[in-house]
Amino acid sequence: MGNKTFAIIKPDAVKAGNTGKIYDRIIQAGFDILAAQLLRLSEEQAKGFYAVHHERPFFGDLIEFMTSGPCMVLALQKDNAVESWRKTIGATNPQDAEDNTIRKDFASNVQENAVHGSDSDENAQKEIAFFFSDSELPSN
Ligand code: IDP
Ligand code: MG
Repeated sequence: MGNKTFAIIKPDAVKAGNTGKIYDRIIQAGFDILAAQLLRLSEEQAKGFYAVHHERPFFGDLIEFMTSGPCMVLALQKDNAVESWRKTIGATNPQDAEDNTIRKDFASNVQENAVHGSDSDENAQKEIAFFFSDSELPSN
């Protein structure tokens, strides 16, 4: 089981001024922030990042949303990081998210759902590498 995961504080949450509150949740949940960057995704980056969803009906809207403003990309570390972060963020649709999860408290709807979390160790590695080079990550 890996100890790293990848997160995004999505454009809706950055725009709403919730970045600091979500950082608090990250720290409270016991994660170390290994790397973080505020950036605006290009259309190409967003399409590449979400390539697995390219045939879904919501893909176009998702790309438009994810490129609509700045977001914060983060590499996080904790034991069992992928599962722990998914639990901290809650279900994709905030209507289904448990109390005290980030999506329950900050998401607007199933698309504008405040945060991203990797769904497997393999994808966590790929997603971290999509945004951060080795020299930008602590070596231990
Ligand atoms: P996840 O972010 O919880 O892993 P995924 O199924 O991987 O959920 O979907 C990726 C992102 O696509 C979601 O976080 C959300 O922003 C968007 N999305 C997922 N399902 C829908 C939908 O049914 N309508 C609109 N947007 C969706
Ligand atoms: Mg996903």
